[in-house]
Order: sequence, then structure tokens, then C-alpha cells
Amino acid sequence: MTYQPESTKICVLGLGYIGLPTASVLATKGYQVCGVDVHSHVVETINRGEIHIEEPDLDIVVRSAVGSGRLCASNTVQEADIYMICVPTPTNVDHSPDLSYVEEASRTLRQVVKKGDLIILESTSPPKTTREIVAKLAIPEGLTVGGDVFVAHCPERVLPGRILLEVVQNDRVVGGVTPNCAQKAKEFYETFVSGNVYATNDLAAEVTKLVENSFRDVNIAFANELSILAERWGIDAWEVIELANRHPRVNILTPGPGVGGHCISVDPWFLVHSEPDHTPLIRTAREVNDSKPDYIVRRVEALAKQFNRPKIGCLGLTYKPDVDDLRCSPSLEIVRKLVANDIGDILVCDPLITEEQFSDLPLFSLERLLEESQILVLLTDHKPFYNIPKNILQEKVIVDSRGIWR
Ligand code: SAJ
Repeated sequence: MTYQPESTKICVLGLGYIGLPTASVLATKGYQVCGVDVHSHVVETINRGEIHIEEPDLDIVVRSAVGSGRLCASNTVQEADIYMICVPTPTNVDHSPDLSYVEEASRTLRQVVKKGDLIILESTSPPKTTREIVAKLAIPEGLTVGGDVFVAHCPERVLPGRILLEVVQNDRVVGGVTPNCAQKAKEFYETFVSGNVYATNDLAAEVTKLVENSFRDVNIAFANELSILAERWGIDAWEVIELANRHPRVNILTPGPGVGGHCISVDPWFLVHSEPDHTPLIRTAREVNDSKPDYIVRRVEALAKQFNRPKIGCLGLTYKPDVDDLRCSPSLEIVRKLVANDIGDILVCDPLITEEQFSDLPLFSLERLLEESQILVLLTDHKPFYNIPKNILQEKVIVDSRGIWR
């Protein structure tokens, strides 16, 4: 049976960066969607047709989905045919996974799940979460997995800043706890995804997602290590990478101030935590990337010594360019460490961040920051920072962690 949007109800648990775009896209495809979130302000905002997160065009899609009557938000789970779990899966301080949100969502589902329903875990999760947590906690007694209720993992793969496009266009991997669970999930995704949908088992789908982000983390760690070597040798790391990438089988990513966000800096730990004795490379990559902010701080400190309490202008706070997301941001970490080490007056500019999001220091306009700073530290390569006139840059001491002013 293929799912018919007009006669299929969907309940999306968690209305964050994945849940809200997914729920609103499904509503625009004709499904009747209820989004559930524990935060009342999120529910109220969405029911007004507004959004609580920044993502290009999401405001338009949510307004239209709510206006059409096909998307509503609630604090409590609603009965549906398909349940999608899109809750956070963070790590604890010791890097072990915190699965409390998945557990809570699964327990909640147990009250409403009935024969024939499909449950999908979209949250990026450690190996075996789908079978050992979701399938165990969400299925009411007396119902079987694969016979009565279908449980699958379909990891989200969208890139912040391009979510609405990628949620539809990306290829998807659906992993079923049983083969018919995978088949059901594949049929559902094929109703709204234009990319290919590949069916496998739940564990393979979980590991596929973790491998994608770990691959990127390891590659960025390689670039970051290379940038430190290049600086020691007085050569340009970005030039070396560009030249090496001219080789048909080499593709090195770009060095930066470290790796942030809630995905690539978190997900590799799920692999390390599952198999600590067999993941030295993945662990080391995490450590290399996590140590890069301190390296930048030490660079700035060394350069600051030539001044008597310099004004240090820091450009960018978010974890990557052109998003307003501060989660696990190395740029933010660097600014906070520079302030704590008290080596000068720290001026900060980030055109995408409001004073509500960052209240540690006043936020400067780019013009004022350029006027007042002796040292410029480029941390996040937002578009406006590319256009700073060369003559202004030439007057300053520069730490360009992203290589945009070379
Ligand atoms: N970064 C570098 N150098 C690079 C690329 C990235 O330093 O060459 C840094 C960024 O500045 C940022 C961090 O890495 O701090 C992560 O940024 P990103 O753009 O690589 O990835 P995310 O975290 O925004 O989204 C990733 C994506 N995964 C992959 O590309 C394999 C996305 O497709 C996933 O859906 C998302 O993680 C997720 O939710 O898991």
C-alpha cells in the first residue's frame, strides 16, 4: 500500500531544525500533520503561522501550511498513522550519548500507537537505538514489530541553510527493524522525496548516518592539522589544499577555527562510545578539531603581545557562515576564551546574531569594529566579511582562521 496524503495523518515529535521543516513540507504535500513540542512558546508560535528558528524560506512554508489547516502544533501527542521522532540526541559532558529525549518520545508513543502504524526515528542516533529503545518502548504490549507495527530509522541528512531543498531532494536511507518495516518506510518517503530512497536494516541506517558525519569530521581534522603545519612552515594551507585537490583522487576540505554545530561535532562520539577500543582515528579527529579553538586563541595572544592592551575585533560568532546558529560554535568559544584571558579589549561583530542570543558583550557594526580594532580575527566567514577593502586589512594585524582574506 502506498500512503495517500489526503487520508494519512502524521504526528511529528520535536519541532526543531528537522521536525518543523519536515512537518511543514509534509503538510504542503497534502498530509494532515500535527507537530508536538514540549515548549509552549514553540507550539504557540507555530500555531500563529510563525517560526522560532531561522532557516531560509521556512517562514513562508510554515505560514502556508498552518494557513491551509493541514499543520497544527500541540503540547501533547495526537493519534496518527505515522509517527516521526525528530528530537535532539545530544552528548553528555563525557561524550556519552544522552538518549533521554528519544526514550521520552518513545514512551509517549506507547499511549497512542495502534495496529498498522509506522514509527520512524529521524534523530541521528547511536547504533541499535531504533531496535533497543524505540521498538521496545513505543510498541504497546500485545503488538508485534514488523507484524502489527512498523519501526524504521530514516536519518535526517539536511544541511542547515538548505533544509527545505534537501529535505525533498536528498537521497534517503531507510532502515527497518524488519524488512517489511523498511518497505513501509520506503513507500512513505517515496511520496514526498524526489531523491532515491534506499532500504536497509535499522543498524545499517544508523551507522551510515554516523559514518557520513564522521567522514567529514576526519577530513576537516586533516585540513586543520595541515593548516597548523603550513603556518609553522610559512606557507598558505589553503593554497596547498587547492593545489593538492587538483589531483583527480584528492579532495581535502577546508581548515577553520574548529568544527561546530550540533551534528558533526557530536555524532562521531556515538561511534567512539559504542566501540572505544576500535575507533582511534575517529576519536583523534574529534580531538584535533576540538583543540583548534585553543590554537587560534594562542595565535591571537602571541600577536597581541606587540601592543599595550590592543583592541581585538572578532568577526563572526556562529558555527558556520550565513546561519544564526551558535550551538557548539568554535567561534563563540574563541571569543569567550579571549575575554577570559583578558589580553585586550574584545570587540565582536556578527550580523546574524542578536543581543538576545549573545549578551556577553555589546555587538559592534562591521564599520565600527574595523575602525577601532588593531587586530582582526576572522572566525566565521559570513558574506559581508569577504568584501572588506584590502587597504583596511593591510593596516591591521590579521588572524584569518578561514583563509578568506588571503
Ligand atoms: N567546516 C570546516 N571545514 C569544512 C567544512 C565544514 O571547518 O570544509 C566546519 C563548519 O565551519 C562547521 C562544521 O564544520 O563548524 C560543520 O559544518 P558543515 O556545514 O560541514 O555541517 P553541518 O553540521 O551544518 O551539517 C552536517 C551535514 N553532514 C554532512 O555534510 C556529511 C548535513 O548533511 C547533516 O544533515 C547534518 O550535519 C546533520 O544534521 O547531521
